[in-house]
Amino acid sequence: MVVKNNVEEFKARRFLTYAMGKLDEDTVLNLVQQGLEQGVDSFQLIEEARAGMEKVGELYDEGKYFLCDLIVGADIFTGVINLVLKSTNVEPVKDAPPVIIGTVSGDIHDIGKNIMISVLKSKGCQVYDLGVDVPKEAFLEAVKKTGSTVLCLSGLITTAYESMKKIVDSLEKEGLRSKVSVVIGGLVNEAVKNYTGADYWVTDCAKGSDLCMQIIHAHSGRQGLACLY
Ligand code: B12
Repeated sequence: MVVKNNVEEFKARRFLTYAMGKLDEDTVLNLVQQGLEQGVDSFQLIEEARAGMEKVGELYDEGKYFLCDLIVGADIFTGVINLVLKSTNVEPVKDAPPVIIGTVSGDIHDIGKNIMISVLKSKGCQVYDLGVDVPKEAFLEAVKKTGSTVLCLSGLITTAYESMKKIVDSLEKEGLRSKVSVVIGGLVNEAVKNYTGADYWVTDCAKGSDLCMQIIHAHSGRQGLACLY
């Protein structure tokens, strides 16, 4: 557990965010490893690293980082998740339906989607990743096949909104709409949610993964069915 008044530990955690923002892979992974060995809460460590990833995004927007830096950042973040998964020995619950996720048709952005997947896995969720530029038929097929209660749609370009809407409309036509909650993420907002007919919109994988867990629990009516949370 985190000791709130431990000044050294506080500094180390702030340094983790800083190191992530600087894309300093060795330091990030060392700090996470040390934190885990000292019993720091693993989700706190993920949150610190995620805050650093936000900084990477800001620096990109300011023109100080380039595309390759975003990709390096996503790789380092995946390394953080892998360390946490290894140390906490989180195993997916086999009999629970997975969270389905994919970047919708016409869109190939997947850095944020992959981070979302890493965070979901770090919480013990099984994830069914459909990849990028995914046609609506593949989402429908996955919902039917897995019986999943959470459908996550990622989209960062405006044309993705039409694809999201078509997926929700198709769920309705096929009589599946009430069985699955649709969560959209990426470059989305309340207006996009309303246009597409999705249930929720999220622009942050920490909040998004928490939301997915809540939905799974609400659908299952059993605490902890799908995730070790
Ligand atoms: C990297 C990037 C690319 C890379 C993508 C590489 C890859 N493998 O993903 C490349 C170079 C390929 C690319 C291509 C294009 N891009 Co681009 N790209 C970006 C950029 C710079 C960063 C996106 C990113 O990865 N951010 C970092 C991640 C971590 O953030 P994130 O995706 O938002 O994810 C977070 C949350 O949103 C959330 N999340 C994400 N998905 C989901 C899903 C769910 C369910 C949940 C809960 C949460 C969640 O979790 C993440 C972590 O918290 C953005 C600009 C920007 N600032 O966003 C433009 C941007 C998205 N691209 C843009 C454009 C226009 C294009 C192109 C059309 C360019 C072109 N003319 O060819 C093509 C599109 C091709 C296509 N068909 O998709 C525009 C979109 C504008 C618009 N409104 O339509 C943007 C906004 C740039 C701009 N300002 O103009 N792009």
